[in-house]
Amino acid sequence: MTAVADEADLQLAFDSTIAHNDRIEPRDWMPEDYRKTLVRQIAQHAHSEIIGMQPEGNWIGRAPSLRRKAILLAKVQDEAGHGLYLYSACETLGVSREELTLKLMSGAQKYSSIFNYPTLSYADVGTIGWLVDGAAICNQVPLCRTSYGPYGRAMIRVCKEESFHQRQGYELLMTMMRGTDAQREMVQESVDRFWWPALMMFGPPDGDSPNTERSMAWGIKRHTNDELRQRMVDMTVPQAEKLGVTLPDPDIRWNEERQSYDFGEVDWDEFWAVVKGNGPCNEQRLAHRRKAYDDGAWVREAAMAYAAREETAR
Ligand code: BYC
Repeated sequence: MTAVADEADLQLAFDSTIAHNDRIEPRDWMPEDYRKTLVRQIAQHAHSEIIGMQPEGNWIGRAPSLRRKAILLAKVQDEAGHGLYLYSACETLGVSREELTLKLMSGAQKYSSIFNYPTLSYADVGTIGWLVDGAAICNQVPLCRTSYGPYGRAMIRVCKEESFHQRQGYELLMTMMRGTDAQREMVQESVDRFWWPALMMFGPPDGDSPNTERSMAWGIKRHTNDELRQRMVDMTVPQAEKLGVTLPDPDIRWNEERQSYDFGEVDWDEFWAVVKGNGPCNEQRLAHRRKAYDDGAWVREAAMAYAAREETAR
């Protein structure tokens, strides 16, 4: 009887915190489904950052100049850092990084669909910065106000770094657009490949998004998938015009009434195929991650042995 009453009080306190837009902190009581939803989303986000190092990492050894190489190295290292902040935020919910890593490698947890596409030219480094980090910013700036404290605080730093990533991508593409015809063609070809997958990053349309309603009621998500996708289109169309590239969608046009751009239909069959593991690079990405994990076993063993020795020396 008392336990039930206590639980009801705790639920009321939780609901009140959410209603006041205050933060839930790790030691606060929270409904089990809230905790599970956060673990799912934050883990998927962390895995995306770690797997997201691969497509760009592919070009570090072939960067066209020392300056471009230094920028790309810094960006890929930032992504490792984002993964670590996010795994740490997830650990405050009672799961270990090891557990999450094993779930990524077994396919039990997802990572963003976008990283299952290949990077075929150096222009892709610019396009990923412009469109993929651009989409990440649209999605993640509102997450700075998410209801779970450690996630929101991690997002503040991540977003600052994502802004730099987006600008370096845009600047790289702008430089190529001022170059030769061949360079301009490389940029256009790259944008043609990445535009639609970048729009898929926001997730399925609201009507097919089983998690949005509850995640919004809990203040985990602040906007729906379609709202953020629209924001991305509205932000990007003028940038594409300045850059001089054509977005591969004949249906893009300004809608005076909505004060927004209309755009065409995403190929949702392709999205679900990629999410289910059948994208062009799914197998390659996971195989690479598993190999890195195995190759790093000695580092983990040495760190554990060192920690144990320090403990006994105390
Ligand atoms: N890819 O009910 P929904 C980065 C899944 S990192 C794969 O709408 P939710 C960057 C979804 O998980 C980018 N799966 O879900 C890094 C769910 O399946 P489960 C990562 C997707 O969670 C390096 C099902 O579809 N950003 O930017 O309410 C270099 C139904 O979806 C995807 C984040 O993770 C997808 N695109 O909304 C450069 C941001 N979309 O889990 C850049 C944080 C959906 O029920 N995450 N699914 O089996 C979010 O904001 C939300 O989780 C999402 C999805 C908007 C992605």
